[in-house]
Amino acid sequence: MFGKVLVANRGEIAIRVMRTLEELGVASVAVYSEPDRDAPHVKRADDAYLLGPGPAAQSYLKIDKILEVAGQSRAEAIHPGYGFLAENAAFARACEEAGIVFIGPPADAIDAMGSKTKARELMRDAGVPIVPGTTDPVESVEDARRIIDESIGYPVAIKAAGGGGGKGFRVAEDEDSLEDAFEGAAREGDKFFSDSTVYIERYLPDPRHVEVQVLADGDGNVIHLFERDCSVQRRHQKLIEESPAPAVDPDLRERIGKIGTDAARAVGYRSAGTVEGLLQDGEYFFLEMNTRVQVEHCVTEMVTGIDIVREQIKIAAGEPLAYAQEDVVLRGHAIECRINAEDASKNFAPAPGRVGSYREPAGPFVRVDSGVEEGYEVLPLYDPMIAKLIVWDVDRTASTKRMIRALGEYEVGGMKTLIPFHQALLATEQWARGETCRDLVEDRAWLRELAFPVAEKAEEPAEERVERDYAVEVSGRKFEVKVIGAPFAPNGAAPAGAARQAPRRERKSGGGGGGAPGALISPIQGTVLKVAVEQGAQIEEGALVCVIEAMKMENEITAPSAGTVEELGVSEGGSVATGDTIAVIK
Ligand code: MV4
Repeated sequence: MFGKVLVANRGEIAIRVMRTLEELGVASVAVYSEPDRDAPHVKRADDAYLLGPGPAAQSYLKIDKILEVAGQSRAEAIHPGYGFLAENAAFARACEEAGIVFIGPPADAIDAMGSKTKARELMRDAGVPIVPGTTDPVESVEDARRIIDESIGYPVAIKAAGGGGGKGFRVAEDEDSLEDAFEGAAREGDKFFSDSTVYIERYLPDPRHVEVQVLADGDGNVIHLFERDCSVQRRHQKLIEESPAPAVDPDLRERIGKIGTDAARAVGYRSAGTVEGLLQDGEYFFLEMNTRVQVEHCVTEMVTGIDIVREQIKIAAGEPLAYAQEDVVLRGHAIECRINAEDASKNFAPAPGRVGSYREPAGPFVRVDSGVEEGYEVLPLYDPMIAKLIVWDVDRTASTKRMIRALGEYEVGGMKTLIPFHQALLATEQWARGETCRDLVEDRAWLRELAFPVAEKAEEPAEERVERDYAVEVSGRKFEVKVIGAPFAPNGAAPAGAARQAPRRERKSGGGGGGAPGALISPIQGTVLKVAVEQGAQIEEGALVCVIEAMKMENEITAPSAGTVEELGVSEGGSVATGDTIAVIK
């Protein structure tokens, strides 16, 4: 086993990995960006090193700097978590060249699954069912039209070859919408993955998203840990995940488990991975493989009792799998709710801000994987998912009740999160019947009912302390220093607690108002993909104003109230900063 592992990530997943490292007797090294100096993942690690400024491109994505820190800290391996560098084959190769173990699959497996056309071809050849459609790239709209007429038929899904997780995904209902869909998918593929290649699949009208967790070791042992259902999504972001899948019976479970292990074998997989697929009318089709540990791996841990991250680390250290397929037993039912700093009533608008009072739920079979704590400021710079709540119980009905109970105990003061959304959704008939809930997640009127009370005031933790912890950086390496004594109060001005919480940034989030009357303020920084209104237009409350792309996510900004667009501060293709006025609506 390794002596020390660097965790090249932040937030809840970095902490999740460090917990298992500690249990394995392995020291952990955190890395952090400047605004993450005091982040919980930094405090959780045995050692911490600064990477650079806030933007991920200058910190969490900086391969050279991360490898330099790995060398400096004498880490033998790097765990990439999910996102950032987790599915970057060049990073996996760079680790190998630097003599550091990448805790993940071989770079070739990342490459093979990274190209969705290549993956489809490999899967088809391995006898894995894929969604009917093309495996070769489709060069032009004319080619697309011909191929669809000859073999696929409408409706079709046009997808970017470099894509995944719904990025660069468009639907063409008929020939008239084909050109728009084709060009949209190609443009998005080019923008996000520098690859405008697209392929075509038959569009399945109402599938379920069902994925299989696999584990593969270096000795050729490949097992699956059953399936997860992640059908409750919004704009391709998963919101709720569960295991087992409500629409899967034991026969189908065995079939899709085998599809998962066949897929992993076909690319020489090693490590933990997930085979994603679509389930419709009892038919299962391979969609893509995620070559990393996923956000929702926890529900599988709850129903199998297997620590997936522990297995992943052991495999990377060269140990064989501790489980044979027969050893893996599915027991009970687990649900995970993603706790995002988002306002569902405003169509899931980002809602960054400072966490006031913070209390996590507890009790039997309740698990919280969180990346935040009281006083922590959720920055618009990173993923809005601040925590995950996972529960287990004997069956889906009991598990749902337990989740609603735990959500009720969860207190995140001064912030807007998805907690009320989850409480409302899990109480619906649709959820109880095991439906995909697509109608609800897209129902603006239903979402608006989840509005947060208005005069909500951020609570401040205001504890007096005379014992103070400081972090100092010596040549970029972080040390913790405890200073015990009188509070530092220059000119008798600042009380003890204030310095710790300051500087309290002015709340500029669109959620809490702010700015001139009627001003719609941008809660995030990003690129304006689309402007849906014109100056002078009369718009309804909740109407789409613009779409801002940030952190590879498209965020719909909607009108907080009905009125006339008196000013418009954004244009398509332009950029906006947090706090900028998008529009003035009176
Ligand atoms: C599809 C599809 C229908 N037909 N592909 C791809 C990424 C993932 N986030 C959802 N994806 C879909 N791919 C074809 N050929 C429908 C979806 C889809 C979906 C699937 C299951 C459950 C919820 C979904 C929500 C949006 C899109």
